[in-house]
Amino acid sequence: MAQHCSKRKYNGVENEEILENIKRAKTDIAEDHGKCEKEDETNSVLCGFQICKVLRHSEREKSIYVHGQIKGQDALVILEKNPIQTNSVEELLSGSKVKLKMKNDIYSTYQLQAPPHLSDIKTTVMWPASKKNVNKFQHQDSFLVEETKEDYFNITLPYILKKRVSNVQWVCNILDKKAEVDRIIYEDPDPKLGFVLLPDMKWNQKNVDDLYLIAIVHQRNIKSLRDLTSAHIPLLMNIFRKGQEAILMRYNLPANKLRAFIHYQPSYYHLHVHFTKLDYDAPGCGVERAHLLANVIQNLCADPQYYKNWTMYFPLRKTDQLLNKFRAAGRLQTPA
Ligand code: M7G
Repeated sequence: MAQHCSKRKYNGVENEEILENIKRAKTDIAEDHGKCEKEDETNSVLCGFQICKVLRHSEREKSIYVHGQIKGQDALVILEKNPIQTNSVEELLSGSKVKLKMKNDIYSTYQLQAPPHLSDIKTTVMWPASKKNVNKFQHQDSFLVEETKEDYFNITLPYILKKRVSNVQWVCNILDKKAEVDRIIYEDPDPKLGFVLLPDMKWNQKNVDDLYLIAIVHQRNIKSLRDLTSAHIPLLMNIFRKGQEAILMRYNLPANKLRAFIHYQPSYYHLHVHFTKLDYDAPGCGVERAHLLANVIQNLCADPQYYKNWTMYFPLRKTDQLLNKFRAAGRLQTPA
């Protein structure tokens, strides 16, 4: 997609300020690390990051999503401050450099400069990033789409088949043990009923309060909820039961503290189940997109063709290619 990067493209003064801060931070890091003289590939990749645009910036979530370029190809970098762990409070208070900012009566505020191991930032890099990757993180209007059985065959399925191969490479890497091997929490290797359970890319694994795992099925021909029939109930039950057991063993969280769900539409068309902690308001767990695994199983028990026949509703963002396909087919009334 090769969008040209230029300083003048920043959207607004606020973004410019943010970008300046990032640049300053990058320079500090580079100095600390000997100007990128690292064997580690990731470090050198990050040092070569040329900022194009801040896509999203959240004070509340303490995160920033930046679109840029690395070696002339589009890249996305997500920086997220890690939540403060209860067991690090003592060390934070005793082991940080402290600067008084304000004092008034019983109130005072300080700037703590935490020891390096307590001030790390979770950094996710997508490179080379597709147009879809970039769009996904840009704030955009969403529209609720109604997809009948016919719409699925005429609009959605051709779209999925076209994009699927390149889109699920990371999934194949996990199943083929070419990536994230040491992160696997549990695996059932059965080719029909089996799956791999591992931490979702979104989770930094520092705290079970925001636990987020994904179970990726070994079968490679199930694209989404739409492909499921009652023949898949044993597979779904297996993921449900063994996923819960593995999470109990590893994280001491019982089944009634978990939310297991499937997205429709997913971003990646290879069946996977999301497991999050129930109390965690995880991104993407809204009713318009998340289908509880327990309900999916029940629906298939009641009607073996439930997901083949029923009309599905889901949100799509303004620049989503699938939304354009629905619009082109006259199945959506939105401002152009
Ligand atoms: P989804 O329902 O297809 O769409 O979920 P969503 O991304 O809009 O939620 C795919 C899930 O896989 C998401 O929760 C992603 O964070 C996660 N994920 C995506 N990638 C590319 C990776 C990856 O490379 N490794 C891991 N462990 N998780 C990933």
